[in-house]
Amino acid sequence: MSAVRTYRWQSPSNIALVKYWGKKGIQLPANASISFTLDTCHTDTKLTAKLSEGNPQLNVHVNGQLKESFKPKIEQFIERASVRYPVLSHLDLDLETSNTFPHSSGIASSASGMSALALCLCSYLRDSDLLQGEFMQEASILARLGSGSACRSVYGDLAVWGEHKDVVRSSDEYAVPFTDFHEVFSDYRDTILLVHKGTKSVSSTVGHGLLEGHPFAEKRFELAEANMSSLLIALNSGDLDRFIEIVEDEALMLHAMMMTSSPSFILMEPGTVAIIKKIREFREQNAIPVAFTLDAGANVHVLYPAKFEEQVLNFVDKELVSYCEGGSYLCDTVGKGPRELTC
Ligand code: 2P0
Repeated sequence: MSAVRTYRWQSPSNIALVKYWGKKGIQLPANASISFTLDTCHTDTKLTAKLSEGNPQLNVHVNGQLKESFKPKIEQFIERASVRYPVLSHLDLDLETSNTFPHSSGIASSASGMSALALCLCSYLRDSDLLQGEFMQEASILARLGSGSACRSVYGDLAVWGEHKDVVRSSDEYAVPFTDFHEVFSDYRDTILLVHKGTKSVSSTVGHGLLEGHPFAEKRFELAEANMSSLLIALNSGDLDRFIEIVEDEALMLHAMMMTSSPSFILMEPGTVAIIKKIREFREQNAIPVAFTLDAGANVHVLYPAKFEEQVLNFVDKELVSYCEGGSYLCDTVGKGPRELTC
């Protein structure tokens, strides 16, 4: 009988500032991206693994309920990861996972979910003396194979994924922490306005594919490269005006790429646009450095320094909450990254 081992990791979601949109090869990014690692929005995953004595079995429980629908993506992930670590395709795996944010909230759970699973697998590999490199770097490589954006979640604060001339040791295969940032960003706030809670009309994987043959793709990759360079400088110096300009440009460009793909997608809802306009008005009238960014969906992430929390949350409650489904929003902040938990 082979040993049964159990591991448990909590891993956060992240929000991209320069967006990953378009890929090549096996889960390699078309351009470098950078994200804030979140704190409150995270996944808690417990993995029990043992060498299989027959056909490897996979069981997935989400919030205590057996979830057959989650299995194909995890099976594909294990298949990809077993190219690097063949043992992974010979394991019986029992997965119990839960998210702090509602699954149907429209917040992507793939970044936190896949990074939590990758970290559990790395713990198993570490204890089996099979890990081929530094723990977090291997976790980032495996997380990437599950979901591209997940590779950024293994580091706290800010993480860069994708080779970029201005980031030493940056790589397409894994994320690296970006530590050279001004202190204002260490506890930056992200208030997530849930404009539309349902599932998205285009999956991210389909969305990435739409960049192939897209008439503006090359220009987009060029601009992302330049936006990375400019944003790194703004993050370093604490230049909030420049930070806002680049982050909002990236959010709108992401959606512009979707709106001009074939087929095209409009993921913004009327409430998304109304919120964006109100944020810009509020910023001009009050000289408060608040910015918006968007994921591949209708929800709006409101980003601002911690010291303006009270004013911004008052503004959200007074002016923006009416655009949120059921008046819902989540309050998050830049976080310190994943944590291994006792089982
Ligand atoms: C990002 N997004 O940089 C971008 C911005 C959404 C908008 O990465 O196919 O779930 O699993 O690699 O990582 C969402 O795509 O896609 C995403 P896959 P993923 O965060």
